[in-house]
Amino acid sequence: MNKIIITGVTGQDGSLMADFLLNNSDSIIIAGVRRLSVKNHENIKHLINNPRFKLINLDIADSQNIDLVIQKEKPDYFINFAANSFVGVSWDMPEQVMQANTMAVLYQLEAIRKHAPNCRYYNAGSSEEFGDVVEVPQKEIHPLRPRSPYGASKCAARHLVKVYRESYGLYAVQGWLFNHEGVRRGEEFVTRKITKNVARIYNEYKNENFKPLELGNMDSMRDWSDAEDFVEGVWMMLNQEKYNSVLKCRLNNHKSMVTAPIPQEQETAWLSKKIQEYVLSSNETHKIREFVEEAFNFAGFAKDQCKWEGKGLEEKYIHEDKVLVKINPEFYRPAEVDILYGDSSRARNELGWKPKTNFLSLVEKMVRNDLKKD
Ligand code: GDR
Repeated sequence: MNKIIITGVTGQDGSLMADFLLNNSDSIIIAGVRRLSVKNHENIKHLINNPRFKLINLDIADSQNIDLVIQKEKPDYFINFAANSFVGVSWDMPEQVMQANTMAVLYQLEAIRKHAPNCRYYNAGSSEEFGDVVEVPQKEIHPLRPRSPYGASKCAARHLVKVYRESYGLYAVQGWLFNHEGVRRGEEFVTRKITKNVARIYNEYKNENFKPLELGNMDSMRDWSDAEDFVEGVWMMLNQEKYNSVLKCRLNNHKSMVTAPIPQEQETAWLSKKIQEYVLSSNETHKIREFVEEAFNFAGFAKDQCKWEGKGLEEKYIHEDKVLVKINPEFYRPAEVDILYGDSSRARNELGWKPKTNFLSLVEKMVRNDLKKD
């Protein structure tokens, strides 16, 4: 029975990871949450009474706290989904972003090195690391060219993960996850902002004074997937010798060449030299405006009865002379990643990872969920 620490468990990815592991393994989940006077446990409230789900106070910004928790629990896996994950705000608080997304990773790696060197470690990496892209689509060999403090913080964390893997033989990986969404997505991210507002506008449409949805750059392109598909991919990255038959075979050959059983430290060190970091993506890209059109379409504002009018900051999305969407320059970023378009063929071929939900089903699922709630 594995002991797995998940940080960021109140967020979309952390809570989905906990669901996935509780449903597909007999692991004990130690869910690290930041102590807050007002709890934000909406995404994990269904897990609170599960005997294999244990909440602990954990502050990723506190190196002493991380050290104590890893020393005490000696986990088999440590999955770090805690981060400041909102790119847009990272220009306003770059120092906090570096603390949460980079220094925290260093604290975790140090504590694992000292107290639990066989613990397998995952840090949430991002397609934002590719930034100002030089190749389309982007795969693992694409250079790191971040465009935001957020992107820079994830690149720095990636280098730390690599250094600890290569220097100390830790099984430590950071995947490149392209945008991943769903019904637990935070409301400041563009997809959920759109679907929440589509549901609001659907309900307020008869009212002459309803407020349009306000967005920033409508022409940037993103590769969106369902976050539920990604947590499975992360688990595959953490268990590559089980999912990658070539690696499994090589490990078995390696073991058969020695007479005595290999100590776990040696097996981890052997694996650390062979494991890969993978891109997870849908392998499609869409403009923000396409997400807008499809989301309104699923709520009954048919695409062929809506139109875009005007240019630049004056552009509007209109249905029956009513403005559904307008531009607010406040939501533009100081620097933009214009196109993210992943190529996850390596994860598909080597690990057998395959997403189940496509772009349109994802938009539909999110819109239907928000229509039900609103
Ligand atoms: P992103 O996601 O920055 O790609 O990072 P986000 O949904 O915030 O933005 C996507 C694109 O939409 C444009 N945009 C707007 N974005 C927001 N949030 N609000 C708006 O009103 C708006 N209007 C237009 C943005 O400019 C951008 O081009 C996400 C996060 O989950 C990261 O943590 C993760 O690493 C990456 O995806 C992969």
